[in-house]
Amino acid sequence: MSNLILPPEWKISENAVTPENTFNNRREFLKMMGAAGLGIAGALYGSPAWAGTGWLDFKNLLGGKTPEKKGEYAQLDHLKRNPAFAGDRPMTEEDAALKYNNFYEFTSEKDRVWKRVEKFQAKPWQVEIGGLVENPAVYDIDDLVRAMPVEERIYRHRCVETWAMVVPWSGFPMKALVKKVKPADKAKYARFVSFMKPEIAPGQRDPSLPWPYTEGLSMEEAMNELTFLAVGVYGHALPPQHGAPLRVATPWKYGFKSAKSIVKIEFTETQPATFWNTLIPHEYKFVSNVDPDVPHPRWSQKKERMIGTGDVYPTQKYNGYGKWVAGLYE
Ligand SMILES: Nc1nc2c(c(=O)[nH]1)N[C@H]1C(S)=C(S)[C@@H](COP(=O)(O)O)O[C@H]1N2
Ligand SMILES: [Mo]
Repeated sequence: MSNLILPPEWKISENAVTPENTFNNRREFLKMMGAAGLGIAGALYGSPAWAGTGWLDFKNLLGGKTPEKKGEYAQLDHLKRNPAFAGDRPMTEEDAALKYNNFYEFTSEKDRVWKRVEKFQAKPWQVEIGGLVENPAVYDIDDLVRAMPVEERIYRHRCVETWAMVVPWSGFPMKALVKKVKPADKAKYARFVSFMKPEIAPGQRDPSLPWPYTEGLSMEEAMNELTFLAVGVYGHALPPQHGAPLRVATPWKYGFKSAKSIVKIEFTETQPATFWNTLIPHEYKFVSNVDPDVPHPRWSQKKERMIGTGDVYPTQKYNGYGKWVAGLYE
């Protein structure tokens, strides 16, 4: 950790840091954590100090080779950048964003996800839209993209673990899709379901986790201008590690709310169960808006660190997107 200057709160002793091999060592870990009541999810969602280890590795990777797959993704032509969403911070380098991911289906090691997604196929891909809607449909991803107003938006992204990035997503506002499928009046929530393929996603072979990954939003949140369904990043189609071929981007919420590699969007009357909320409800709430004044039970949320550069910024309420969303919560 010598060449990286860590703020004091990140200088947590090695003993306090969740060992990186817990994923393979779950039984041991459970025994260890039993008394603390953190369980498996406590291991999966490491502390910021643990994430910090990944940053260090990551810095080394930055000087290294780009992933072989880079450049093989379809370029998105005629992409218009929406000037209302400029990111307001230096953009994260593409390599940094590509090589530091949360995608527990593949591994809990953030700097290795990009190497573990080899067998993932984003094509062919269908997305089912169902539940309480007038026009349920199964879309081929290409047809869906063609039917939607695709544009580019630079969004900040804030993980609950305190790392952050600024990336140019390409996609469409979720409300454009919602209008097409016409939810019934009694639909109050949207539920997102990620892919399920244990053959290629080793994390899913752990039966103690509530696979597939699911997330949810209230209908008002789903219809908000900011709620974006991304199909691309940095001007090309999404690579697997970012949630190809379709993922959610809700930049005022912690990153775990943005489900990746979605196969289904379902409209429901009652609040849907979600992956992290099911695992540790007192740490990962359904709403989970970014808020520096509400600490995570195991760490402060006052600051965040950009992947790639390591720059530290104070965390803003709603991740700085209050102009669009504060009204939802008054
Ligand atoms: N299916 C699925 N979606 C997921 C996750 C996951 O593990 N599985 N991790 C979430 C978390 S915690 C974050 S911070 C973001 C990370 O997105 P990125 O890797 O593209 O930066 O994806 C979210 N969506
Ligand atoms: Mo996250």
